[in-house]
Amino acid sequence: MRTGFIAIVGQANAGKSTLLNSLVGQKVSIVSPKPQTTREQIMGIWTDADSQMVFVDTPGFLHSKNALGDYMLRSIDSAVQDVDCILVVIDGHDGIDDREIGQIGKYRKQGTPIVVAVTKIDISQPARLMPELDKLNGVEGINEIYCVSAKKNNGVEELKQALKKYLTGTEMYFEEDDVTDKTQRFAVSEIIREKVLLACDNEIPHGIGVAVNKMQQNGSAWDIDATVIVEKASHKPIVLGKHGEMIKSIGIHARESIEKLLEAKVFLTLWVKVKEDWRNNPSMLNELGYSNRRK
Ligand SMILES: Nc1nc2c(ncn2[C@@H]2O[C@H](COP(=O)(O)OP(=O)(O)OP(=O)(O)O)[C@@H](O)[C@H]2O)c(=O)[nH]1
Ligand SMILES: [Mg+2]
Repeated sequence: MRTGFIAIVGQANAGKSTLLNSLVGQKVSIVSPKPQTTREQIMGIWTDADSQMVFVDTPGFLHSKNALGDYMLRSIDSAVQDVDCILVVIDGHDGIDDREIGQIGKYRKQGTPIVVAVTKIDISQPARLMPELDKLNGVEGINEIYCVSAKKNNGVEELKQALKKYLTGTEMYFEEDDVTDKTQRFAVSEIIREKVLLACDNEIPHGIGVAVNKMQQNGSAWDIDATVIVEKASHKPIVLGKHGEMIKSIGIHARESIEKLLEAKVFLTLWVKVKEDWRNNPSMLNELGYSNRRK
């Protein structure tokens, strides 16, 4: 048995979480076109007859502007420690910039094998992609480069097989059928946040938090009560929408996804509350799980 940890890092919006989900064959990490969708480490576990690979999704590289940003940066820094391999995800459609090359240089110094996944090749122009790949080929310290489309599941299996050779452990870290280290409660709060990100314009997403107040099984159904937290009073009417239509639609989409997750009927009640500047409030961060304690 070969086992080990692989950290997935890269720019915000590069496609890290989509790739994680594709690698493990299940949606364990939320995805949206808004940068900084992922806020913490999320493990996706793949086990087969001869290996167990624990992929660690991370927030995209960012310049922190508040305590939540500091937490996100710490999540990236700690994810790349003591792993068998660092998988750097680059958006092939967007191109490669100096920040990515700089990060690879930093990781090279710590001596961990580095594999690059150039993703979104389904929407990348070959004529644009080739010079970018040439640029990467010249970067010192990269063990291998793979071109994939996580969305279309192209090249992902080859990448996964290639990553096996970097695993250094021999004991399983998780049960055979585990796919993530996170709880169902965490997944529920993330699904709701994903639906808010998908529904709202650019101004709102970074300041959204979700607290699951109650999650109770009631016969064969679940009763879930959650609060969407916004950081400014002016954001509340935007999330609520005209006559509450926006939050209603968010609720419908979230409920459908949660029902798939729990494989049961779900009654979901959503509230919207203002907590001014919560991203700088230690007790709010703790309450929403942005401390090192949440699973
Ligand atoms: N066409 C295409 N789109 C992709 C692919 N992978 C990701 N995307 C899209 O790119 C956007 C960002 O994807 P994410 O997986 O959330 O990116 P991320 O790197 O995890 O982003 P952060 O968590 O914000 O750092 C979403 O709209 C995805 O649907 C791909 O292979 N092809
Ligand atoms: Mg992500």
